[in-house]
Amino acid sequence: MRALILIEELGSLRAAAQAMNLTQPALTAAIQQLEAELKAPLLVRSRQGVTFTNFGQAFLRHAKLIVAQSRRAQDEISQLRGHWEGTVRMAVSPAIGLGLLPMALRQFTQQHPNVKVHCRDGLYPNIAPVIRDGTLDFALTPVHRVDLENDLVAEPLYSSEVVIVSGVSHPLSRATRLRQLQDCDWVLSSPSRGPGAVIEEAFQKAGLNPPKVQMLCESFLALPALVASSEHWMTTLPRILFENCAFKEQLCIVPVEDSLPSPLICTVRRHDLPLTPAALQLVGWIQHYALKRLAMKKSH
Ligand code: TSU
Repeated sequence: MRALILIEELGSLRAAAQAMNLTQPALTAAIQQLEAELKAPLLVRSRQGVTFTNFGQAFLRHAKLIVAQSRRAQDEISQLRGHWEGTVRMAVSPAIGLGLLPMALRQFTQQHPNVKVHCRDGLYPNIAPVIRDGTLDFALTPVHRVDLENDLVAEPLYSSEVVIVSGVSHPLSRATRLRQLQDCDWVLSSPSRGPGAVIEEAFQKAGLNPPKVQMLCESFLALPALVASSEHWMTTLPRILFENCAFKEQLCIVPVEDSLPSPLICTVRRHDLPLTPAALQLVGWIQHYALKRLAMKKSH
């Protein structure tokens, strides 16, 4: 199963055999044995490389979950025995990554220096397949409750504040009403169901025609640079990203008075996969800082 996962990841039998310290004939023999047991071909070999048959793709989905679960089972048992090791894998939204994640990770890594943390960028719904197949323990991302698929659960943390951003020389950089932005060219940071598309919801609520979306830029590193470099583009960013971005001097918040949706950031995981003790502790620290943030906001 690990070999099949590596074949998909690396795109070749040779690379997968190398990664597993096996010879290619040994790996091929193992796959052929599996194909014989399943009575179905899993791979198609051709000069262009190797691809998965429909059977192979179906088997791969199970293999990913089984391998991830067996890793989690090992981690859980050693953690329950008091050996805090293993890996916590998660995806985070930019607002979380710049906000409370550093504080939560500082506490967690002090407490458990031998537990590795694998953190990557990711927003729902794009991140759903790797939560579902067990690759990730959880994701910290905005989710619309109505959008959440049945096999996932979301526990709310806090709402992210969104601002409309343009380059300083955009002719509408001082606009105060959404309807003034009706003809602007928008760069969105996520497809329609994601938080980077809140402007579509805001336009709809304000009774406006859908915004003119000229570009989808799912890189939060490139997005501020793109908007800063143009006199035509507008986008929406979490306020914390605007405040901390390297292009802040060339960008400005468009002071629109209409209210914008505030994406609700949640912990998202598979509902039938319990978190390992280490993942639970990290989620605990994240919730701790989310509550602290809410309390501070209330007191201001
Ligand atoms: S975040 O997911 O809360 O970081 C986020 C991303 C993009 C936008 C708002 C919020 C526009």
